[in-house]
Amino acid sequence: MLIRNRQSWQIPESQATPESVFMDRRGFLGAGAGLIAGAALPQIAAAQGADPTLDLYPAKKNESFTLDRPVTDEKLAANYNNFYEFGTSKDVVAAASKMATRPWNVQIDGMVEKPFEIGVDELIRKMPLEERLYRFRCVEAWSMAVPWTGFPLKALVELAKPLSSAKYVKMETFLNPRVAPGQLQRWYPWPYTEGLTIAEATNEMTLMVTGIYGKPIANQFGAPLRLITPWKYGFKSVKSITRISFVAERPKTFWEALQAQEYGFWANVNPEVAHPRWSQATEQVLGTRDRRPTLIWNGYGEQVAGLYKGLEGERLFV
Ligand SMILES: Nc1nc2c(c(=O)[nH]1)N[C@H]1C(S)=C(S)[C@@H](COP(=O)(O)O)O[C@H]1N2
Ligand SMILES: [Mo]
Repeated sequence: MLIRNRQSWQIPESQATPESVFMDRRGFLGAGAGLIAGAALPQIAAAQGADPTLDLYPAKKNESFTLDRPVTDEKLAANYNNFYEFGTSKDVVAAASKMATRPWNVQIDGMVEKPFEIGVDELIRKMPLEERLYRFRCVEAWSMAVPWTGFPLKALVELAKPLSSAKYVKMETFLNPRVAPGQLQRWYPWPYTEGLTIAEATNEMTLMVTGIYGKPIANQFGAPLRLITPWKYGFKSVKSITRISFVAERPKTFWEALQAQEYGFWANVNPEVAHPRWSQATEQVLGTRDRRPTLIWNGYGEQVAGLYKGLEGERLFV
């Protein structure tokens, strides 16, 4: 990760040991594996028209979600993204703009009454959209606070009608290396996969996001549909989802598959449980010189701590 003209709030590489550091090392080792540097890739997205759901924004704000800090400046949040499909740097805007986000279908399958596929616009129009202010904490120890627009994942679970044998919801990003050059790097376990228990998926905090800053979500944030679980580290919030499966077994997630010692299934925020390579006690607030203490459950314990009763033996904070 190369940072030029580093802003004062950006985290020096020596201090942050992000996911990318680990991966760059792996990348170096794997780079000889049949990849042709600079091989021509088809250009994908032609100029896209206006978002077909534009009329739904801004959605009504749900006033029950308030912040303890200012909202992060939109320009900062929109230019500091993790989206490995488009590169391991934080600067993925240009690469992600090549992803066509329409037409976009979402497949709902696994242990449901009847599997189906639905166009994202039809799905969004069926769902109760609202705006929520949430804190967001990346496992790399930076944080932001943003207004997401979306709908409770619970509403989608109800639409999907899972069987009682379903215990987990598995969510996957699209898989198309012609669109996402990062997916040519075959040492990653593509497609990006995440999962939640049914109880987590139906908790009121769990949001399927379709917009941000009062507008349809921009590509680099994971258009047209991404997950947000604000009490968990950011890597849980899988972007550009094309498939949602109801399953009996705990899914193997992207980061867990890469490095289970460092990234687990639960990934709940806890300042007292250090990452093996850095402390999680504080966080660098994006766009400021502020380093704040990190809160357990990222401050959402009242809403979510009850989900983990009886699971104390699990690695809940990795
Ligand atoms: N498909 C996909 N989803 C992803 C990632 C990714 O690389 N690919 N990165 C994750 C990580 S580590 C973080 S911190 C957040 C970043 O979200 P943002 O760029 O919208 O702020 O997306 C998460 N979801
Ligand atoms: Mo992250």
